[in-house]
Amino acid sequence: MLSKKMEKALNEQINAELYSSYLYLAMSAHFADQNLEGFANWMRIQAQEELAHAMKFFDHIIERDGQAKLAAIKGPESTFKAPLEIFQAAFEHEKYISGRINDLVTLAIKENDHASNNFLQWFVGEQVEEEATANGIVQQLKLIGKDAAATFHLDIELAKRIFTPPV
Ligand code: OFO
Repeated sequence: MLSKKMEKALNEQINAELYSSYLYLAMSAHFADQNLEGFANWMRIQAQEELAHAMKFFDHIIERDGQAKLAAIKGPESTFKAPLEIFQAAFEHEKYISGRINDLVTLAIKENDHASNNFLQWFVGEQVEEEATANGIVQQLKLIGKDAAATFHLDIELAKRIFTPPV
């Protein structure tokens, strides 16, 4: 059984994950509009991953006899700049999400909720990967600078990303 505090915080995280999905989908739409299909694909897959993260929280709440409550999702930013700025924004967003996950772990410990703490550890590991991946692309884009051929090459690389549902 979840405490009311834990249930509320987990429900807020469903919303944060759905917002992440919305944000990356908006970034995908921007890249598609710029004819950067590989970048668009990468962001689209990222949006799918975020939706899967939201569902993990949804399922955990229900499994623990809590009530999953869905709130309005804030509209994502829709004015985007160059790929470097966009991936920097994605990296910053992931750091923010990592902070939220850390706060949830702290709350689970305070509430003596070992099951939620155990559940959240998957996200602790996932956030290390999320930050590293976004930052990796930021670093590549910094090296590329304004080199159109190198940008095109990275676009081809990012087109290869496929969705693997999290376990
Ligand atoms: Fe759900 O990890 Fe990104 O935001």
